Amino acid sequence: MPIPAPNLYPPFNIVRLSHVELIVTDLAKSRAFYVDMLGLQVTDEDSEAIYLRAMEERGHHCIVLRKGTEPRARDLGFKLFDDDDLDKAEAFFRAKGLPVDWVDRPFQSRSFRTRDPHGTPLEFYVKMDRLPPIHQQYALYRGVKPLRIDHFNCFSPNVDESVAFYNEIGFRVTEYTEDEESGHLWAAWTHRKGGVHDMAFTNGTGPRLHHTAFWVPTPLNIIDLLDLMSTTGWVDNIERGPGRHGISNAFFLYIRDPDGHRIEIYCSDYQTVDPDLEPIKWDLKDPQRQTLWGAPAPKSWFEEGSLFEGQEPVPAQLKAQPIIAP
Ligand code: DHY
Repeated sequence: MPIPAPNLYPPFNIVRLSHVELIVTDLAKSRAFYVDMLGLQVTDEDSEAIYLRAMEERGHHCIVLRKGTEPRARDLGFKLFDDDDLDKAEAFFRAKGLPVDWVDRPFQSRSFRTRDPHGTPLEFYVKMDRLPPIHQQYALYRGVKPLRIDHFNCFSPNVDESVAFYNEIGFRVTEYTEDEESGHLWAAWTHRKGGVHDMAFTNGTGPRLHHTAFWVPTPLNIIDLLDLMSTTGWVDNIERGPGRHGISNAFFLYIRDPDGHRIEIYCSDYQTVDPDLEPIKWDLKDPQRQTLWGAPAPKSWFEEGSLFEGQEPVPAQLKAQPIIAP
C-alpha cells in the first residue's frame, strides 16, 4: 500500500506524545528501576502511584507507575495545542463511533480517553501542571540522565490501517518497512513533533504497547547505563543493544522493567519538520534496517509486549507470533 500523503491540516492539532501510565505489581521494585537506576525524577508519590518526569520536562509527569495485580499499560497520552483542539478531537472520535470518556486526571486539565480503531487506548489533554526547570540542576542527574519521553511503539495487527488512521489525525510518516512480497507495510514511524517518531507501529498481535522510549544526552550515557545495570543486579533486564538503528539512525538500547514493560533508551535521530520530507523506505529483508551494524534483534523483541488495561491474555498473546516472520 502506498504511504498516504501527509495531512498538513488535520481536524485537530496534536503537539506531541506526552505520558503513559504503567500498571506494575511491586511499586518499590519499579521505583528502584525507574528512579534509582534510570534516573527519572519523582514529582509525586503515595502508596498507590509514583509520578515521574525526565530532566528537561516542565510538565508534571511522563510516566505514572500505578500499583496493580497484573502488568498492563494504560492510555497513551497526547498533548493538544488548546481547548478548541480538545473539543474538535472529541467531535472527531465521536463521529468515528469511537467512545469518548471525560476523565479526572490528577495534575491535568480537561482530559478524555478514547481508542483508535484497533482498540489502542488514547488520552488527550491540553494542560498539565508546570514545574520549575531542573535541566541545569546537574546535581540531580543520575542513571542514564533521561532528558524527555521520545516515543511510543505499538504492535498493530494491521500497520496499513494504523498508518491510515494516524495520518488522518496528522501524524506524518518518516520511515517505513514494506514487505516487498505482499506490498503491505510491516512497520512505520510517524511523528507530530519534528523528530523521527511520536508513534511507531510494528506488525504483530495487537494492539499492545511494544515500548516507551526516553531520549538521553549521548550514546556514552547508554554505555554507562549498561555498566551500571550489569553491576547492580539488573543484567537480566538488558534485552537488545546497544546499537545504532538503520531506521531513524538513532543510538539505542532496549531494557525491560521488573514487570516486563519494555523501555528504549534512545538518542540522536534527525529533524523531520519539513512538510515535504520524503519518507524513507526499507525492505523487510534488509537486516540493517533494524541495526545498522547488522546484529539481529532477539525473538522476544518481536513477540513480547505490554497488554493494555482491560485486555486478557489469549494464548496467541502469551506467545505471540509475528504475522510476517521478520
Ligand atoms: C527501530 C526501532 C525503534 C526505533 C527506531 C528504529 C528499528 C527496529 O529496530 O526495528 O524502536 O525507535
